[in-house]
Amino acid sequence: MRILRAKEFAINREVEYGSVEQNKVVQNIIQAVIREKDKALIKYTKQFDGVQCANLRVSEQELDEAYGQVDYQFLFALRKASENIRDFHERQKRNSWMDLQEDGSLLGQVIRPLKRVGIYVPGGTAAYPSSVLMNAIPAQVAGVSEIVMVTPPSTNGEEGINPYILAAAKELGIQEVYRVGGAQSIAALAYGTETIRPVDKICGPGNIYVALAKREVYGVVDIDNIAGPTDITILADQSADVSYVAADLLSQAEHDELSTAILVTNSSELASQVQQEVESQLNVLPRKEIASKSINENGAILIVDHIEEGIQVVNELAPEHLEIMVDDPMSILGRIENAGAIFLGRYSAEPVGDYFAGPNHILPTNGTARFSSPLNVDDFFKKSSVIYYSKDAILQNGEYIMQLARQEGFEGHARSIQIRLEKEGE
Ligand code: HSO
Ligand code: ZN
Repeated sequence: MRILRAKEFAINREVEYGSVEQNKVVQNIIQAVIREKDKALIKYTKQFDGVQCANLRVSEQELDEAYGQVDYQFLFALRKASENIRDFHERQKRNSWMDLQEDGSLLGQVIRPLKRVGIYVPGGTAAYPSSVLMNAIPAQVAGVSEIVMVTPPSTNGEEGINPYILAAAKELGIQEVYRVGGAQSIAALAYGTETIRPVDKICGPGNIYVALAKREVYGVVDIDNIAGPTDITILADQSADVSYVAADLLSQAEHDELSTAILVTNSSELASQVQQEVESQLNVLPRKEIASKSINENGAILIVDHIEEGIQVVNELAPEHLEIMVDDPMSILGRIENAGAIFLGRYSAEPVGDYFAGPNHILPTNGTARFSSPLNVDDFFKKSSVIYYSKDAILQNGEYIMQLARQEGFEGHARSIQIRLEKEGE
């Protein structure tokens, strides 16, 4: 892991927009699903997953069997995590409101849940039961009544799906699950097929084809943020525990070769200790190959003159996950402007947030914490504005409205007001 001065570090924000080729492939798949519906889903599942699907829909029996198949310690932990995630997201709920004005008018906002939401769960090694919880629970808390899950069948030629994913779905009461993945599943959720009814919003991470398909159908349906590779920044001073810092950097580096793990510190002693410790922990990490690629190619230890400069660097990085391991972490919190999730102090290891504490682990990546937020209950609400104007209000303000309308050349707008002023003003 390289050590350099923060000033010498260039932030890399290359977003994956996919190649022209990949975009073409995705557009063709979407068009085929619009035309041929289920037939296209079955064709692509055979082509990409090597599975001849008899039933796109996962049966209730399969869900039950998966639940019975996974160990009870896992289910117990999953349930504990679900409770924490639900409690946290309950705090985010908002109520509709209506304000009475002095002239007797009422202005307000009606907040309603989306009706039907689709969650994409990747297949293979990127299938995380924890992400099923993080996507579905905020939707449930918002009151979304229909939650649908799509996930590709396993690639061994069988129809089966990772039982841990199905168990997580079952635990949350999700009954509508389809064994279809890739761009074709996104098209199905957006446009509908004979088997899959269209949804209002599609959430969840996937590979580049899934990401491009989500971009492509945005507007027909809503989508969540497009997730890039995960990243972590740790701001630490001499008081930090070297082995904790190294372990936490590696915890995100092991996700993906493209993950970024950065330590920002004012202590060159800590810097070289962490550099060594990362090497020795890497040697005994099962996902050593992925983690060492990530750590050595994207990771860095950045030296700053003082913690103030460190805070500035953190704000520029706008990390997805920020750990603060300095003497008094609370004193810094107020100056952090850009970060998806902030972990304070020596006990708040990043995986506490990935799995368990309650806040969402679907966070803004690739510096997008500058302008966006963790997945939250608001993402599953829509709002309608409510206007109830009183007679007094229209009489008092009608002139202003007509003024604005006529300036825009809209005489029809002006007359819809005028007709009232004439009738009511008598
Ligand atoms: N760190 C990932 C979430 C995750 N980690 C899922 C393990 N499983 C992005 O926040
Ligand atoms: Zn993680």
